[in-house]
Amino acid sequence: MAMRIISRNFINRLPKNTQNFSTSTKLYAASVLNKYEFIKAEKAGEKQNVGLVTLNRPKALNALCQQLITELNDAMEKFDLDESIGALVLTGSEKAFAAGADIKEMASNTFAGNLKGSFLQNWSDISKIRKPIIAAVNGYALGGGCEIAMMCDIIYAGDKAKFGQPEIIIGTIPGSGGTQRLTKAIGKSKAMEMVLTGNQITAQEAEKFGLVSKIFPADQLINEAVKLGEKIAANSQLSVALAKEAVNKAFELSLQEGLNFERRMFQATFALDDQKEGMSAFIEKRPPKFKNN
Ligand code: DAK
Repeated sequence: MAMRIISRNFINRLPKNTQNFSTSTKLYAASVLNKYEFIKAEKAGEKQNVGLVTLNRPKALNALCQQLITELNDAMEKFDLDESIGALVLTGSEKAFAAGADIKEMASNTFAGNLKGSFLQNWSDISKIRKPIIAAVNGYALGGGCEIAMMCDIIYAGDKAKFGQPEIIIGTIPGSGGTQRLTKAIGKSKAMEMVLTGNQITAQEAEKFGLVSKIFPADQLINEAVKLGEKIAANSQLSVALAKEAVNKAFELSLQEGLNFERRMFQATFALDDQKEGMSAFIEKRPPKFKNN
């Protein structure tokens, strides 16, 4: 298992008999025991094939402190490696998905300290998860909260959700995709307005602008996101991972390079048992039984 930054607090919450273990062993032990302080991780859906991660730091409106990010990455990576899981849902509370990076934690940082790289270095790890992630956003998704939602693959929003990049109001600028992913999602003029003023947009505006794919009443949001996760999880995990990778290439490559990549991935699916099963099932008029091979 790769070594990751892990806070002393996180380690201290492990049972006494694990205190002498190495950091990576402790992280593994913590994740197995699900001893998270600022998130909850559980399996959801009828077949328990959706990984549901809930940000759970209510006193600070889910402000994303370093420990929360470390826990979040750990839970997401664990679900990514769990073969019983076909999709992930990331959510927060009804008041806040996340109100951004923890301003109190970073207020006294220095440029040199940031440059040395220890600060927020593992923020974008969530964008490396291979399984599809649905962000279920209720309440505030601000600053880093909006950026984390945009690192997910699909955003569903509760009807009272608010999205914003308010960093300009506190004398800084977005640092984890707010000037890039947001601009690609909603276009230059709207992104510029949000980033330069700190103005928030409503769920309804976010849907109209293409940031969000669907809106639901707040109390139905998680259920709907899990249902979507279940629908995705019914497909071959391998085809789903290739499809996610191919869509994401649209943001990185020229059209011709993207089309070439897509064609190669399409051709590669014919090496999978799941492609044979999917097409046989269609011809035999029965539902497919994918084995993720
Ligand atoms: N950080 C720390 N604490 C926060 C917080 C935050 N972002 N947001 C809220 N809280 C805390 C409040 O301080 C308050 O705590 P107490 O005073 O009770 O101890 C509690 O949560 C409740 O907040 P309010 O009393 O303010 O609640 P309201 O309902 O009145 O207002 C609000 C809700 C969300 C409008 C307001 O709390 C607010 O404006 N929050 C700050 C939003 C914000 O500016 N977010 C952007 C932060 S900067 C990077 C990666 C990421 C980032 C940068 C770099 N790299 C990888 C390099 C990200 C940067 C950011 O996100």
